[in-house]
This record gives sequence, C-alpha cells and structure tokens, in this order.
Amino acid sequence: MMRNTSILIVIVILFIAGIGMGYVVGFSGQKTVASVSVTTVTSNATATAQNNSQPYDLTLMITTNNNYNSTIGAQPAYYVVTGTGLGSSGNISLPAHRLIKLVIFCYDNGTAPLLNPQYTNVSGTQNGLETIDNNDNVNSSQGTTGINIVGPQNVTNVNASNIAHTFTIPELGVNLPIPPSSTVTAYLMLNETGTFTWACFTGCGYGPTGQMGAMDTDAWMTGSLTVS
Ligand SMILES: [Cu+2]
Repeated sequence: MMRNTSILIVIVILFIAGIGMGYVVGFSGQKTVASVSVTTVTSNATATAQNNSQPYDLTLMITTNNNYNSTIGAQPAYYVVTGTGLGSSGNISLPAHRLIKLVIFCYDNGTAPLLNPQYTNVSGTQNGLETIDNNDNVNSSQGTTGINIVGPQNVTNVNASNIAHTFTIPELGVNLPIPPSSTVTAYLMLNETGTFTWACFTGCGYGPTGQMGAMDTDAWMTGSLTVS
C-alpha cells in the first residue's frame, strides 16, 4: 500500500513537471513570434543616423497594393522609406532650418483628378523646382526612329492630366505634384517649427468619385508632420 502510494506520488510529480516544461517551451515559442511581429511594425522615422553637414534625407514611397477595406480592395498609400524597410507616414518628423532632400518614389501608374488646379504648381521648394525622373510623359518622347529618352527634368509645374498624387503641406506652402510611375526629388528648408498636416490633393481616395476612406486616414494619403 505504501509502495503504491509512493509510485502514485512520483507519477503525479512527473506529470506536473511535464506540464510546467510544456508551458515554458510554449511560452518561449510565443515570445519569439511576438518579437518578430514587433520588428516589422515599428519605426515610422528614418532609422539611420544622418550626418548634419549633409541634407537631411526624407524618402517616401507610394505603393498601390494596400488593403484599406476588404470590400474596397487595394488603394494607394504613402510610406516612409527607412533603413529597415517601409515605415508609417502617419507622423513624419523633420528638422527645422536644415536643407532637406525629399525623394518620392511613385509606383502608382494611374492618374487622378486634382481637387484644385493650384496643385499642378510646385511650391515651397528650392527655386520652386522639383526634378522628375522615370515618367513616360516627362522623360521620354516618341521619335521617328524610336523612343527618345531625356534625362531628369526640373519643372515648376506638372500638367494636370499627368498627376497621380501630390505631397502637400498646405500650412507651409509646400506642394509637389507627383506623376504616375515616377521619381520626384526636391530640396526644401522648413523654418517654421510645429506640427502640421501633410496630404495628397488628388481625388485618389476621397469622396464618391474616389475610392473613399484612405484619403482621410493617417498614414495613407495624409498624416501629421512635426518640424523641430
Ligand atoms: Cu493621392
């Protein structure tokens, strides 16, 4: 009787220890998965340290395959390109009183109507210019023997029929019209500190003629911008 009880106690102890081991293994497994997902979600600012004697780099990317709402499907969105991948554009931080090199990669190949013709004009940048690369209409033309490729074009205005999105900071007078499938570069200096709103002023996401929803949502076609 005593022997059977001892064996029973040993079995119970081993059983409890087994549950404990399973919990530890299971928990550490969960922890690993959690840390991986945190890595992909974090960072909305430029990750790499920047040299103060050089222009501050802000690189943005417009991608199209983003699902805002499963019933609407894919919609375009701005991202900040960081040292570790794409980050949220919901709250962009920029230095005041320092030259900023802004590069925007637009992977959207479609145009969208402007909310106001004023957004065809480049404003708030060095010399009122932006430089356009890679756009079919701006950087190439059909010649008699083939396509003529022209280099980067410095422009003060983009034809309303050739705009996919804009990157606009109304309170700071900054506006960059972005042609479809293009790379746009501009230099700017922001001397006013504070928190502002950036937005796209094409009808790409807002209202009944747009795809709705995204235009008004932070980190899609609008967001805040802090200058300090
Ligand atoms: Cu847009």
